[in-house]
Amino acid sequence: MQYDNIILSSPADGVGAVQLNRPKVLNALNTKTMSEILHAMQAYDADPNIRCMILHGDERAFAAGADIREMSDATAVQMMVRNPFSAWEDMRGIKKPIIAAVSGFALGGGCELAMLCDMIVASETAQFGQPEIKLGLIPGAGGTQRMTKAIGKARTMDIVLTGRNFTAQEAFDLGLVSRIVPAAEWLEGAIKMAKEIASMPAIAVREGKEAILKSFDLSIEMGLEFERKNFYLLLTTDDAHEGMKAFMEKRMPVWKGQ
Ligand code: DAK
Repeated sequence: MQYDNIILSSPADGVGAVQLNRPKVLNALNTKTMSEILHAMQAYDADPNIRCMILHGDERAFAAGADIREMSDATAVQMMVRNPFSAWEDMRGIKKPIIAAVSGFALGGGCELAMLCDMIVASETAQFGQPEIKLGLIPGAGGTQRMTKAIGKARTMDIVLTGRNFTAQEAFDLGLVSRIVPAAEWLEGAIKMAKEIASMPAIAVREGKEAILKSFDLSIEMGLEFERKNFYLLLTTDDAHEGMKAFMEKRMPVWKGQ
């Protein structure tokens, strides 16, 4: 696939990065950009050399939302039939962990895209928000659902119904952001985290991600059962044998990803 709106790189061993590259419109997310992100991530997901992904923008913006120009032309029925948003849903199928490295604006669909990732590493100067209310809309890709599950009803109501921006510190305090890093290290901070994850046994990382995400869909009883079964499954991997053996032999484990 020819990519026009994203740039791919591998900033560290086992780490695949996708950079949003529409700086003139603050990385606004049009349909083509979302398809390119999904296509690139599915390729990373299938690539055994990649064990963790990073999605990032530039210093000024992670993404200032869905592309308002593109959205403003379409009728509701056209949208429903064309389903230009299918890539958002399909991103949920990515099995490897994804870190959003956020500097600058993460607004509307940009904030939702960051929340769709598994972790957010934010520059101390990053700004988050769901300003759709100011356009006469509401969030359409998880702003009312994923955010409520992550930070609760009271704060989500405040954020969605006022459309105000909130800081990286507030996002961190609310539990939306995993790590805050100095502004100058916004990307390096995410790469550091990705390297840590990429150095872990790959099947356990994958199962850990899946089990955590299941907690959003399952009752506590079913979730605990899912976790337990996957724990037993991991006991059959070479890496689990190696990890426990290495602990007892007081040496560093050597992971095979099997
Ligand atoms: N779309 C298109 N262009 C955008 C944009 C956006 N979201 N955000 C910024 N731009 C463009 C501006 O139009 C401007 O272009 P020119 O005028 O130079 O041609 C350029 O980026 C630079 O922006 P500004 O001149 O405005 O820069 P400032 O520093 O003054 O302001 C700002 C930065 C981020 C505060 C401002 O640009 C802004 O308020 N942007 C809009 C933020 C916003 O309202 N975002 C929410 C959009 S609605 C769904 C999935 C997702 C969604 C819906 C459904 N489904 C799965 C169903 C998502 C909806 C949204 O995100």
